[in-house]
Amino acid sequence: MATIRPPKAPTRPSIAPPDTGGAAVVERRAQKTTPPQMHQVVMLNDDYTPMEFVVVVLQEFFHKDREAATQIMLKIHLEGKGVCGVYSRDVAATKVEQVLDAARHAGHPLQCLSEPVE
Ligand code: TYC
Repeated sequence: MATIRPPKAPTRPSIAPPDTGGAAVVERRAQKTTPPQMHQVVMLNDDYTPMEFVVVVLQEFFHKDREAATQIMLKIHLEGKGVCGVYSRDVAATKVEQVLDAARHAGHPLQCLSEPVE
C-alpha cells in the first residue's frame, strides 16, 4: 500500500552570517536612501472667500493658532498666494482635498494646491 507523506517544507538558503574567522568586519557604506520629497500646500487668493473662513481653515486643517492663521491669510490676501504647510506628498494631497471639500460645502471658491518643495 502506498503511504502518503506530508509535503516537504522547501529548504531555505542559510541565513547564517558569513564566517569571518572571528574577526570583526566594519563596513562603511554610502547612504543609499534619500529623504522623501516634501510638498507644500499653497493657498490662492480670490475676491469672494471671506477672510474669516480662510483663518478657520488654516486653524482647522493646518493646526495654526489664530495669530499665525491670520498672518498667513493676510499674506495670501496681499500677495496672491501663501504656503500653509509642508508635508509628505500624500499628506499634502489630503490637506488639499480637505480644504477644497470644506470650501465647496460652504460655497466659496477658495483654491489650493500641492507642489514639490525645491
Ligand atoms: N481676498 C479675500 C477677501 O478679501 C480673502 C482671502 C484670503 C481669500 C486668502 C482667499 O486664500 C485666500 N475676502
